[in-house]
Amino acid sequence: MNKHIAADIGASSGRLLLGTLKEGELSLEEIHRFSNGFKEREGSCFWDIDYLFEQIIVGLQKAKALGISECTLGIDTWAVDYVLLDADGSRIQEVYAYRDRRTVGVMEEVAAILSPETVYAKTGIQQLTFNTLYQLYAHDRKELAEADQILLVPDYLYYRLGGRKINEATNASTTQLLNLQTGDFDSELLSLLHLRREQFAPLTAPGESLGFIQESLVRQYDLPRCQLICAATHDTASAVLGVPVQKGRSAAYVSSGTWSLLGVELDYPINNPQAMAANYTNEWGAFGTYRFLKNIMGLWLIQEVRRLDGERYSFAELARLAGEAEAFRSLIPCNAPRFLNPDNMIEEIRSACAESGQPVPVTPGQLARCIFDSLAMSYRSYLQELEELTGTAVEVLQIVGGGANNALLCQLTADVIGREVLAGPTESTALGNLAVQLIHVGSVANIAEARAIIGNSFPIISYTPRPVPQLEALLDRWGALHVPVIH
Ligand code: ADP
Ligand code: LRH
Repeated sequence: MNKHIAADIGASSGRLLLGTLKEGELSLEEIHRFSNGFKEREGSCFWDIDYLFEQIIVGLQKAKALGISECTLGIDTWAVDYVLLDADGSRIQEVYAYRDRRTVGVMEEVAAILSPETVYAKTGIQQLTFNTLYQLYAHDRKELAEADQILLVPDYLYYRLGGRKINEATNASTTQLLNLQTGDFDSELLSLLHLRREQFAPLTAPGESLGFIQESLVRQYDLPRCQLICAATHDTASAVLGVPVQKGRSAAYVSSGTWSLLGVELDYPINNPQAMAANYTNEWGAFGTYRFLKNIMGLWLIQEVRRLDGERYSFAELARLAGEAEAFRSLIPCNAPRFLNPDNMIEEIRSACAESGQPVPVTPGQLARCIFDSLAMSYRSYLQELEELTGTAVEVLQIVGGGANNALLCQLTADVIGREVLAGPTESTALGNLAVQLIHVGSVANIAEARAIIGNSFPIISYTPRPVPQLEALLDRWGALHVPVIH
């Protein structure tokens, strides 16, 4: 088996990419790309999970049309969101999107029952209103009790294809229900939700074979014969697997897409009170690692501005317009809860600027500039915090994901953090997904080798820091705005 396909579905778009390893070089071919996004209905936010499944099928049909009759397939998606199944394996409800507002105030309700200190000591997971723990707490109790199985989104997509129910470990850790000590779901947290352990499947590690796509689907849709390999199904886990190693230099990463995930890979979790106070997370990685990182609001901000502006400009055009706009004219505290899912992002950004006595961004270029400047400033603050918490100085920041295409943001980041930024690969998530498949089939020995291959196979652009005029004054302005935690 030497054909490998990664189905990588982010909150804003999905793609099926074919990976080919030839003479030590990995190449990617895009087979299918589609848009994604949640829809709001009667005040609730849902994903169209059937559409996502259909898009995987369409992508596989395209692969077949390209002459691929046999392949392996790995799936990754965004984290935390779940699907309830009844005893017949049918979906009980629609799939809530994590920005749904039913969790507002739930974190505080749970904190009154079980202290956040206890939850953090057990799980090492940062407090985010949309962690599955809080989503499930807000879910209809009766419906939850009746659920035979609770799968996360990629688990469900694997189930639809292959018929096997799993809870993949990297993604399961984002539920905030896994216990770092026992390596399994925590019984106290489950009982808080009135859930039984059997409602979840045994944890599955990335790299395991999940059998083949069901024969009935292969015949019905004329698909290749696909062996399903359990990827690191949390997209951020895959993205970090796809980060090439910086030999001899201490590096941190930003996985830059809908979210910016800034952190480092560690062999151990850091769940001490300092890490808790700074709200850093310890998500489980593949191959015994932890991602010690921070969620930063990310390119969701520009995605929303672009959507509300009627998609008049592409992301590349918005970056160009931002480049023409005045630098550091107005800044927003990106991680403030008001930006998680406002009714109107453009108005929310404008209000935040007006309330803090800054010029109000009017044009798309000014709005984009405000977002990119603010993201770069956030990266600076959180990078400094990361260094303090890990006790390790970071020499270079590697930006991967769609945001690595944004040269303005990469350069701004280098300038503001005063360190080299390396941008790429833009498809690190699909590459990390493929790395697990290549290791499974034995084409690559381990993740270190996979990362070396990725580093040699894809262009990486270096951005050298340039001096920022009046940096001290800028830092003072930022310090007055910066809100460190999403609540
Ligand atoms: P996700 O996986 O969360 O859906 P991606 O990693 O696909 O996100 O990144 C999508 C983001 O990448 C877009 O929102 C956009 O801001 C950015 N992006 C993609 N291509 C470009 C480009 N050519 N120029 C500037 N930004 C880009
Ligand atoms: C990025 C991501 C992130 C999660 C969020 C829900 O796509 O998976 O790691 O925190 O979406």
